Amino acid sequence: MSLVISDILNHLHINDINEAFSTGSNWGSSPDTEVKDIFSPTDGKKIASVKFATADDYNSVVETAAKAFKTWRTIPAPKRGEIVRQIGEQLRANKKELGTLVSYEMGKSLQEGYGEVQEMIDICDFAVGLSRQLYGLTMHSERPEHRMYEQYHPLGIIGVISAFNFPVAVWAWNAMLAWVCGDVCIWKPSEKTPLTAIACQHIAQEVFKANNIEEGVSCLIIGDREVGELMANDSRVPLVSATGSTRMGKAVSAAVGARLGKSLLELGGNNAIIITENADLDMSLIGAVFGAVGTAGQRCTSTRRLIIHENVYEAFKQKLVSAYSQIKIGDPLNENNHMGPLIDQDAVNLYLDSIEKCKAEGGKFVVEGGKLEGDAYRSGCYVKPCIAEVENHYQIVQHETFAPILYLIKYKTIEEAIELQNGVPQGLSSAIMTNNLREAETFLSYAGSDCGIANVNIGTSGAEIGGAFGGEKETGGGRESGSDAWKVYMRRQTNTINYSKTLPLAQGIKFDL
Ligand code: UN1
Repeated sequence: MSLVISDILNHLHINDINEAFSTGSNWGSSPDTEVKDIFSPTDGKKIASVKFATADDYNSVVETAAKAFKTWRTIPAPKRGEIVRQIGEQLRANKKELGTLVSYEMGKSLQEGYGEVQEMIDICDFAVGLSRQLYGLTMHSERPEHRMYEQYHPLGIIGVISAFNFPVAVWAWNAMLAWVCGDVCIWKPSEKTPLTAIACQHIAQEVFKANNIEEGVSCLIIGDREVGELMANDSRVPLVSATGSTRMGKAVSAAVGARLGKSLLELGGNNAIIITENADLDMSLIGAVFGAVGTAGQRCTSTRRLIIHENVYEAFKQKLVSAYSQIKIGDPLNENNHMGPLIDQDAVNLYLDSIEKCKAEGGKFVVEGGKLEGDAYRSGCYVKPCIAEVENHYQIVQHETFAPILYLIKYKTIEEAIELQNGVPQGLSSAIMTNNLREAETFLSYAGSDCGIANVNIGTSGAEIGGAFGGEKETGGGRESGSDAWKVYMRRQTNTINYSKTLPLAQGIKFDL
């Protein structure tokens, strides 16, 4: 086991990772239990051997969670918020270790690893406040001496399926809100990044234990696709929140929909920045490069397309080419590096394949890509960020490739730019760079961006937790994190109370006996 990992596990007082996350005493004891080795994309070293769940393990976790829900929902929301506050404190205290673990296990830069832990801390703070604001409305009844209002009750077990690229923050968006709402969570993290999940589960479990809360409010289940399928088909799980590819989301949505459950989907993006002739080009450059290269292009909010006005196209292209020549790629734990590896060999192959497809369709690379070789890149997961001039309609451009490939597209009018921006199947994040009010407001209007997120003079990635996060079309329509996203974790009940001495019917209907 690598030194980074053993130090961090010691710091978090985790002696046995397979003990640290188990909920239900029989976890991993079946002869069918598979133990899988996990490797870091950073240096290719094995970082852990993790027990994968069987269907029996899954069932025992659901039973433990269902039992815990009965008690958890009786605790007043602000008291639940207090427990979430303590979890936030623990995340603060362990930010350095957790951020390092995220960076080492997933491969994002250390800065971004810390940023991800900060995102968890922020959502804890948000959830604490929310625990006193689970408001419903009151309405005026049409009948005399009647009162009408609505209230929100917890749903039950929330299944959280998260992706490797934000191995912990997206769980926190869901879990912290679900907990203050009175729900319990079963988290199925990506099987590519189980260790950060185990560390977070351990932290949460310790806090629940210290508050004498019975086991099962926070559950973690490490497993492959079958576990996700069990969850999606399980009517004991009223809401499944899933982050990942559009293909995965369609399967989850179909299974959950078939049993009329609820799903919250946060799927692929194909995000563009429109760079107008009225843009501050230096500012645009930072937004574009961070958006395309940050997390090695593996955010669902990563900038994949730049739609650039013809009058500034050449100048901006030159700036980009020169900025890309300065990008340092290597060990993400070394803070001098801007970009770490892709998650695994499969991701590298997809990246290489996409470059080939782009060339075959006529794409012209102005910064060439390729796999990096040599001792510093021995994991085999490091690649060069690249830039290609393309047409928006190319099949490869219409597709989300989770890698640092940036496409350049030229435009003449703002209407054309918006049409190009919207002309993909996905609808997550979008941005315009301009100092012109008309351009900015057109982009934000009903005739503008069709995405869930539309920014002015900010790139497409790096959303704050306070807003609702998610997108339209093939992005799945879900909203997580801030604003009123909490409502999806609760069931709404409308209550009408008659305190008169008669029973008048609504709509003036007469019914006398
Ligand atoms: C994701 O890639 O699934 O807006 C989430 C961002 C981050 C979250 C990304 N706050 O880029």
